[in-house]
Amino acid sequence: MLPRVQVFSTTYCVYCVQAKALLQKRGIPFEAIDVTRNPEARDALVRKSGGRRTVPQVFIDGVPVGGWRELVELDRRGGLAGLDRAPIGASGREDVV
Ligand SMILES: N[C@@H](CCC(=O)N[C@@H](CS)C(=O)NCC(=O)O)C(=O)O
Repeated sequence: MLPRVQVFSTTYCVYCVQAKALLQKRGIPFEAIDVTRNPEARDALVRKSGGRRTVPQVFIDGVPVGGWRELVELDRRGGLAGLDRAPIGASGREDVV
């Protein structure tokens, strides 16, 4: 089964754009969750990420990866390999790109 990749982001965040672009470049489907002007969602994100307060925050099967910098480091270590093995949209979610 394909891992569930989630990217929590805001509309004004360049690092968020870069994180999504890297996942797209690697062909990895992901769910984009916009927390702009949503303080409750932002608070939930801080808890979920273990206290991290910046966006983006990336999760793979619920495990926090970190932000843009950590995603790049994971990619450099080959950690994104194999996350692209199902057709885009296979999860059936409309917000998966
Ligand atoms: N080192 C972080 C930097 C992320 C960062 O600085 N994000 C900015 C937005 S681009 C942020 O969250 N600023 C605080 C805020 O928007 O509340 C990463 O690699 O993801």
